[in-house]
Amino acid sequence: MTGRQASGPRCVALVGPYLGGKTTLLESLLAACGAIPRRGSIKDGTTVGDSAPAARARQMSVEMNIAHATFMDEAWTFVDCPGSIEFAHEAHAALMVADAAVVVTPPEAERAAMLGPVLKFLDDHAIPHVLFVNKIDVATTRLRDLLAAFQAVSTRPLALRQVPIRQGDTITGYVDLVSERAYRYHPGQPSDLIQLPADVKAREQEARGSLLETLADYDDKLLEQLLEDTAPPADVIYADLAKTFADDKLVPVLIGSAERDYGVRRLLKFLRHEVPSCAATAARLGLSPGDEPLAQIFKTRYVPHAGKLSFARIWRGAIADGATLGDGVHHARLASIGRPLGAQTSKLAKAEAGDVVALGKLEGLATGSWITPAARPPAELPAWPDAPKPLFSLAVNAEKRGDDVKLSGALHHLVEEDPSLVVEHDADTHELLLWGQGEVHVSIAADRLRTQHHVAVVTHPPRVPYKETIRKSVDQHARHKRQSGGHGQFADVTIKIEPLPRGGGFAFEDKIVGGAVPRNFIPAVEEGVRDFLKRGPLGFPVVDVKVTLHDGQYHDVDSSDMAFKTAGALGMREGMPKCDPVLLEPICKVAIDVPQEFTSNVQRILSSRRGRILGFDARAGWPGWDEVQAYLPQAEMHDLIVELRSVTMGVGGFDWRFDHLTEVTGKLADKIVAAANGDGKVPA
Ligand SMILES: Nc1nc2c(ncn2[C@@H]2O[C@H](COP(=O)(O)OP(=O)(O)O)[C@@H](O)[C@H]2O)c(=O)[nH]1
Ligand SMILES: [Mg+2]
Repeated sequence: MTGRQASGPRCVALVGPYLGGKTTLLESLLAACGAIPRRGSIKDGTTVGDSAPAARARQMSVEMNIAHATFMDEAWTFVDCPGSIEFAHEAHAALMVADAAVVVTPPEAERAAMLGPVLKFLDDHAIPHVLFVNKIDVATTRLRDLLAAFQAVSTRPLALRQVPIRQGDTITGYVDLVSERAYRYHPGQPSDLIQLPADVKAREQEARGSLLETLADYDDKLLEQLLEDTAPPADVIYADLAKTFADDKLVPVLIGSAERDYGVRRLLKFLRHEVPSCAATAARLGLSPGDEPLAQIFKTRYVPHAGKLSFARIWRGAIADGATLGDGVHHARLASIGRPLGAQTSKLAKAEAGDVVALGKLEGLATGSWITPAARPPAELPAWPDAPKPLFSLAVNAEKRGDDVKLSGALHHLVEEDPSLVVEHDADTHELLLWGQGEVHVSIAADRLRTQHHVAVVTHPPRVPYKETIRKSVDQHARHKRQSGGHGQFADVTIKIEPLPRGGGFAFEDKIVGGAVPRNFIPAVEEGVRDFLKRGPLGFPVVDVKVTLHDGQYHDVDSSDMAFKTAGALGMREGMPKCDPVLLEPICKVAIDVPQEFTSNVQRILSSRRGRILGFDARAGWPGWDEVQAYLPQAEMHDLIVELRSVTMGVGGFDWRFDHLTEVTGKLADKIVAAANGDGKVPA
């Protein structure tokens, strides 16, 4: 290609479903660039990416892997993102600072749905992306059928840029549809140029024709040339391809095998020619041009020795080691600049526009912050994506009581490193809950508490905040009287206990006339009643009850706040069991989102979990997806996401909120009450 200017450092994120081969592709890209002497493997645990113990143990990316490389004298940062939807927030963070993305997919039409969520994010943010159909060495589905399946989950048209050359069932090379050159693959080595095989020619022509036709939708002049049957010049085609890619109008499709280094140099050359510069991306984000330094933190990590590292993209200007950087609120002096290659970093004296670097010890500055040496960042900067609503939780306890402070510090770091984790003190159950996107996500976070922060913790499923109420009224008299040595205790009350409508909470009314209970003792009666309500006859907090104090007696010497408080509680203890107590369970309103093909599975899951389906609709903004609304008992929600993911290829999700309490009776209620009281017996 002619007239191309060398670009500054660019950044590309590798995204796509779990097991598509992203981490393997990173390894292959780094080897092709000479950033590593030889490639490692996932199985042997020797890749640049996934060096964390949790990732090695599971052979699965649980965090982004960031690596610098140089290809044909140009600087690149590749960010390999975890593919599991449970880590989607991490992938989104990388995409927010990338000039383009490579969507790595396995060659399986039946798993195309797994691409939906990431393609949606890319299109919503107009991030240029190329589809890399990986594992072409073991592909069994025809490329044409693959493309149709992938097209069904992409809102942008796909544009095939290569056709495979086959020998029998095996793909042995490809023809590039623009240059019309044919290449033969060699495992672990660059491909070599070969004569275009005669039997591929017809298919190549057809595929090239449809590529040009697609391009002509965006270039009238090209359309004219095609209609007049004049061959369009290669530079026009390249320019159109680069433009439609950069504008997220077309999604180019390349093929290859990360494991065997097939098509990886072709991918690098594609990136070299078509990925927009950092300045172009900054313009896409709405940043004004200039030299005023501006960077953005997209990942925070705590590492042994170095402490806090903030991974940042430099959008404008240059930042030197030792500079003071801030977000307008917090400021910190930069302790180091490092160029990342997986877990390693090499020291730099300064970083320039386009670079992705690890900034040392930026205390107080969080992921998503715009940072600058100026007093404050410019106004009107694009917003960072919100963390997704948490879907799964475990209750966490320090094994040793003395570790509580250490645990809360460690949790604080965890959330800083991964803002899609949430720590909550449950006001009802008094448990410390660690929330995340799924079982793997939360379990890995709990493992980190043990391995990285050295806090021994135990985890268990969270308790359901059951409540209880009553169904009948009673008038209860209670007298507290004690004579012990000098001064006795005396208080006498009559209270009416009655149910309130659902959601009524608690009400206390004072209907004392004629000073039967002196004014100053009445709050003590209420206090005694409230104390009792913390644990009703079934063993749960009591709600939706009204207590009216309407009569009583007192003694000039022996009555006291303490005595009236005790009498209030006593009245409740004796009266409540007569009021037909009943268990209440929390019901949530859920909206479950899945590709349409899985909607019937969702209905099945909901009915097996005592859910009540309210209806379903097409999911707004998600072509091909449904949203099923239902009421679901909170007790059935703990592992809902686990089952939902298992029947939706991992892509299903839901939104939820507490909606109301409802009565539970019969065997189920007996079981819950017995379990909560630990003795297998319903308390009297
Ligand atoms: N046959 C074949 N296997 C591959 C290829 N790329 C990756 N794999 C294997 O697929 C598995 C998942 O790869 P990985 O890179 O961890 O996928 P990721 O989850 O997308 O990062 C590993 O066992 C790889 O060795 C490929 O091109 N061909
Ligand atoms: Mg991976």
